[in-house]
Amino acid sequence: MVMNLISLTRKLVHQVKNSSLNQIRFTLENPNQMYLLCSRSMSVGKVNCNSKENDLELELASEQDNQDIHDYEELVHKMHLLPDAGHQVAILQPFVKWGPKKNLLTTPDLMLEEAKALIDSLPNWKCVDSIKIPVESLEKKNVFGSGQFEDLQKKIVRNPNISAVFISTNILRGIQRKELMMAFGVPIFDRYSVVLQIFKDRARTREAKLQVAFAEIPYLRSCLVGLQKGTKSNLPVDNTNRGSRGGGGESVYDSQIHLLDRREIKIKKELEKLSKKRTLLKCERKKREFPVVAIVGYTNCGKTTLIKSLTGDSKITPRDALFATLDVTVHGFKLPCNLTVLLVDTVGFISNIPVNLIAAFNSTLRDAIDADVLIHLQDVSHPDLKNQVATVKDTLLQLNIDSTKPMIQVANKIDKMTLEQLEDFSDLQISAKEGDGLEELVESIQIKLLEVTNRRYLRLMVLSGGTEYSWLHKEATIIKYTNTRDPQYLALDVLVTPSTYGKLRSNFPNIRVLTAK
Ligand SMILES: Nc1nc2c(ncn2[C@@H]2O[C@H](COP(=O)(O)OP(=O)(O)OP(=O)(O)O)[C@@H](O)[C@H]2O)c(=O)[nH]1
Ligand SMILES: [Mg+2]
Repeated sequence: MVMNLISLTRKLVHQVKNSSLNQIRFTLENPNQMYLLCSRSMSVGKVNCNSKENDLELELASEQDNQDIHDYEELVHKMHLLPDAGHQVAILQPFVKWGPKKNLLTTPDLMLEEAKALIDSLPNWKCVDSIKIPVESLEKKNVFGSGQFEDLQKKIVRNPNISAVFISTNILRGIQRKELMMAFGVPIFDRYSVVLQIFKDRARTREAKLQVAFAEIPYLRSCLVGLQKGTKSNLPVDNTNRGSRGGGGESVYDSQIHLLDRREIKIKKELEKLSKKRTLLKCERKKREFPVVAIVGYTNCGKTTLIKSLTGDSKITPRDALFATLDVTVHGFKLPCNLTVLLVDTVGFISNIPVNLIAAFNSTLRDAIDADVLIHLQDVSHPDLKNQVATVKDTLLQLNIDSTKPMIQVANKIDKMTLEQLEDFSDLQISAKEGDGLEELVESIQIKLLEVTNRRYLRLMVLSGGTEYSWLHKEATIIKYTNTRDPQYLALDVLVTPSTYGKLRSNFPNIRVLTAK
């Protein structure tokens, strides 16, 4: 079967390559075959499928696209100044000493610790020095006060082991980046660009990769513009006409900006296509009325571990790393009442990065936004808990998630806490890793879901093997069967959605209802 698919894929690709078109549509009979075919042919071309029409669309990139992809990769590498051997990073952790911009929920030490964890998350990157620096605001042209700045400059320039500086702040303005880069003589990263590198490293699916690229383009554009305003020879922007590809005297800077514009349009189109496919799948899911529970929370709080513990899926592999999960994934799970729900694992949130980087995962996060119930999972053993909880609430708000959406607050990692420490938490307490408290959590999910989806509980008397029996089997969630005194009849405990209840009443007006809630 697999071999057949591989040879079929090769044949299709060959056909496309040898045609003058760069796009061909095929109709396949078996949708499963189509999906397998898709995953196997990703490397040779772009394959889209329309699950409704069983259409397969195979598209090879045009020469212009291929050239753009190549130039874009080169530009990204140049802009981020990423050596293959990684970076030896000096972390500068600014913190506002006082005033309204001071973050009262965290401490400079905790901020620095997270900055180090971010750097450690990148393969081949390591922290070689770290300094906390009190500042009045983060708005200055070179971020720091003048005395501080000179000291830092000496320290960094004199240390040959430092190959990059990470200013652990939200996002630097182009002009700040330029100033710091020229003073320190090494590439400068902010939280946005570091998290972007982590996302690029972690993205596995085509959609995640496209979403990261889409978030990267405005960032690259602002860096190019910032660097353009005062270019020096060691910076990656060249304003001459040498090597210009655009023709007609277009400067390298202009052609780089045009390249970004073209990539942005292309990626946006591809994302829109994928988003349409996702909507189709969602409609299918809605039709079957599977309720959805999404788990959200700060990165590394244990979301994936919880899904693994609930579903027992051995293929899920949680990792002790920031942003281990980048692709929103969906997992089926049966509640004690036999109702199948879909559990959605989501990308973790983090403080102090522009929310648009998380929002880049908008179409995938939609699954979470549209969920019937949200679980806000919290690592209560983490010293920065308050800041993490506030960040998650703020991020949900910025992602326009309806504040009235039913949400269950869950305290995780209680195995790392003493009983006295746990007295402060009134929420549901669990250890996703050890399995403590999971029964209570499942119970709460069930109660909440039945409530928000307006499902009704019914006890019905039906003829064993009769038409009502088979109909209910297909349309309702059967909780249990009980034998009755009459061996021909069964008592069925079922859950029905409001629409199924309506159909039941009209299809079987004489059905015996023993209990209805
Ligand atoms: N001790 C303890 N460790 C846990 C618990 N739950 C998760 N962990 C650990 O925490 C780390 C992160 O777990 P994940 O499940 O990957 O966390 P996540 O929220 O999915 O992280 P991201 O996908 O990066 O946002 C892993 O090392 C887990 O083993 C728990 O209840 N107790
Ligand atoms: Mg995860």
